[in-house]
Amino acid sequence: MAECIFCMIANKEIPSKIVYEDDQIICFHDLEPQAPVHVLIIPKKHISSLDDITGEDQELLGHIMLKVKDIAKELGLENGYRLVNNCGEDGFQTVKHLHFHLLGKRKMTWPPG
Ligand code: DGP
Repeated sequence: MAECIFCMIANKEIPSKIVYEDDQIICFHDLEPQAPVHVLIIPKKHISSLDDITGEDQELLGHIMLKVKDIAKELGLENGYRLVNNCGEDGFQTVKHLHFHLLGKRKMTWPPG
């Protein structure tokens, strides 16, 4: 999708620090890390938000969820981690391409801000 920064990252039109990639997804370091480890896991297919997924995306979403623990292990998050999806305006989603934040290497707090 034109003008989408995460599509541009997925297409290697702009650089990112890639952690993992396959034919369906890409994982890269967040530009504004909120924890010592902070990466984003995104589908290569443009989906605007979690609110925009359909039944067609079931396998893709399952694939993302199954990769989380592999990526966490690769990043040394054996003590735990947090997976976050911000959806829509109230969810504070700033980039309109579905993404999951994987954060770790610090003790998280609750509730989130
Ligand atoms: P969210 O608020 O959930 O939409 O988070 C978007 C995240 O994307 C935010 O933590 C900063 C990150 N981000 C925005 N632009 C870029 C970029 O060009 N490169 C990378 N690596 N991260 C970006």
